Amino acid sequence: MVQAFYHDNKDTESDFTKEHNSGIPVSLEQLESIGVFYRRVDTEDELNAIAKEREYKNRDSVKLNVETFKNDLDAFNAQMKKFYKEHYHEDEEIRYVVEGEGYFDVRDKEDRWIRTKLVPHDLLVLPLGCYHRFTLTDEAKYVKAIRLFKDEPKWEAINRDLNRDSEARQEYLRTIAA
Ligand code: KMT
Ligand code: NI
Repeated sequence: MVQAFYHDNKDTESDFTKEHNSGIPVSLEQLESIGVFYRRVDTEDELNAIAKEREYKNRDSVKLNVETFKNDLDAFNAQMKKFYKEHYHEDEEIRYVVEGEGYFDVRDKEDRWIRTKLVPHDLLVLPLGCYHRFTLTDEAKYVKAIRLFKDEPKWEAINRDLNRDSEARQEYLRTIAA
C-alpha cells in the first residue's frame, strides 16, 4: 500500500531526498478527494487495461540515477532540482514505478504538500492542474518508472507562479470542489 503523509516542510536544498514525514498520515480517500488516484498494479496486462480504460495512447520508460548521467553529479543534481520544482504538465499523467522508489509530492486543497512514496507496483494518477514535484528517495537514489501520456508526451513542466493561480489550477480546484 502506498505510503502517504503530510510533508514536514523542513526540506532544504541539500536534504529534500530525505523522508520529511510530519507524522500526519494521509488516506487514499484524502488523495481521491483531490483527484489523485493510487493503484497497485501487479502485471503488464493490468497496466495496459488501465491505459486503455483511461484512453492513454503513449508511454515511455525512464531510469533515473546518477549513472544515467554518466556519473556527472552536477548534471544529475540539476535534473533532480528540476523535478523538485513545483510544476504540472498540460495533461493528466500517470506514473508507474517498476524499480527503485521515489517521492511524489502533491498539493492538497489548502496548498499543503502531501508526500507519497512510490515503490515497485505503485501507480499514481495526477490530474491536470495538480501541482506536484518529484524526488528520488535518499535510501534508493534510483527509480525506473513508466510514464503514461494521453496523447503526445507533454513533457514541458509548467512551473508554478506563486503570485497567480493558472487557469488549469483554477479549473482543477473547481473540479475537486464539485
Ligand atoms: C514528473 O512528472 O515530475 C515526473 O514524472 C518525475 C520523474 S518520473 C520518475
Ligand atoms: Ni511532473
